Amino acid sequence: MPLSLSRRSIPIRTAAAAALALAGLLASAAPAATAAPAPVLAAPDIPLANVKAHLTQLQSIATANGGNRAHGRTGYKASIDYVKAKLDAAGFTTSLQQFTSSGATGYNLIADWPGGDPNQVLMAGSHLDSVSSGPGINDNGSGSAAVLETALAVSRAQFTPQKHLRFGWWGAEELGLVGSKYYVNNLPAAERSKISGYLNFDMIGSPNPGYFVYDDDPAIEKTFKDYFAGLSIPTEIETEGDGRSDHAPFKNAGVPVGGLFTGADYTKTAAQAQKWGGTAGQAFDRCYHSSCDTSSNINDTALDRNSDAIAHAIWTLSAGTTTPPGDVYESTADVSIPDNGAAVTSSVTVTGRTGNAPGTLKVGVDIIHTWRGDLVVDLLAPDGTVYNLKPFSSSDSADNVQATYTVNASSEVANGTWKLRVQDKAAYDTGYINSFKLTF
Ligand code: DTR
Ligand code: CA
Ligand code: ZN
Ligand code: ZN
Repeated sequence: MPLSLSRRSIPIRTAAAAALALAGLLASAAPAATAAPAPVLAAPDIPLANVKAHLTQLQSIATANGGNRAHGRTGYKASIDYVKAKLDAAGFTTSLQQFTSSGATGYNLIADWPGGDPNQVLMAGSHLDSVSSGPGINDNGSGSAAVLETALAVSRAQFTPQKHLRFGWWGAEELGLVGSKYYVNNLPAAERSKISGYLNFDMIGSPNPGYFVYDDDPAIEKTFKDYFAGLSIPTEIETEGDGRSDHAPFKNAGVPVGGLFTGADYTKTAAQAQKWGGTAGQAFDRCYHSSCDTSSNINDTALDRNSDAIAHAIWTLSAGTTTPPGDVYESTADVSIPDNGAAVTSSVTVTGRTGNAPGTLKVGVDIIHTWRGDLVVDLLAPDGTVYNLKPFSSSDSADNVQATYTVNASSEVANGTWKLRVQDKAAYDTGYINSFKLTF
């Protein structure tokens, strides 16, 4: 990731500050190495406005088609056509899968993002149909729009994850998971076994929201729970969802599943209102399966948070591995770092590996240097891509940079010469690179 340090004129330290630094050095024991926060590349923010714009379109479609987007009705096919057009324009390989239910033709929309390991497929999906009594904006325009916008974010980023990404919009869920069952049942077993996980999003913008995480595959569950924990948002396990949405056919076929849910016709308790806000004693979605499930039946905060959580899960869970962990490449050559001068590098050459580097490339850094805040430390991939490991800090007076960073290098070819680049950007303190290590 290119680093552009905004160069403020960094004042030569005053004598008082130097004395303070010296006092600090004398007072402190040799500082223990404290790893800087790992700079794992994060998923992009999913713009709420974009998700809401899809919901506005789905509302318009329902309004123009008898007030709903139900299976077998014109509003459903119009919804499918809207989503497919967006994905085609964004470079996805799309396909419509037809089936018949209750005497009417139904459609699943499948969208593959070109690239990635075809033997490791990460899927995300949501049902696009509504009930016949209303436009189904929360149930399930919310999930459909969020998954669509995440797919479009993949395209905008030209994301190239280790795994192959596939997205699905299911028909006739409201008739009994008909579309997703049809998809899973018609997928050859060999193809089914390549799906490393299926993420389901059905009602993720409820007006009186709860934050529920499916309690199915532990790794998927942890990915979502850690995400919300990072935002200090408490979550609960979604227990009554088993069999209640489109993850069920995947789970029954042995595919690891997970997902998010903000609640339907169940009532929010006082304890839940205490932790999430909203109204106790009221349903999470009072318009569940009703004509009032319109564009106004959405909690924007919940929709935004869950949309971002979906992107986080896609970016995180699609970073597979190409090579058994533990392959280490190290340089222990000492490289002197000129005080307030030009950058220097330490290099390792990687050969004999297949494919790209992992999404969790470990970068071991050992730099002996007083006042480490002077230093900017970067990892340079073989093609020159820059991943900043440690920025300049005028206040970090501790010594030495001895840490292991985790970098999502899944878009980088593994083989080639990788460099640790270090530059001292302030006067007075000096040091050297002691060692540089990559662990795949
Ligand atoms: N079956 C969904 C709504 C629903 C009810 N409980 C859960 C639990 C987890 C996901 C979804 C749901 C529908 O009406 O579309
Ligand atoms: Ca967002
Ligand atoms: Zn429903
Ligand atoms: Zn639903």
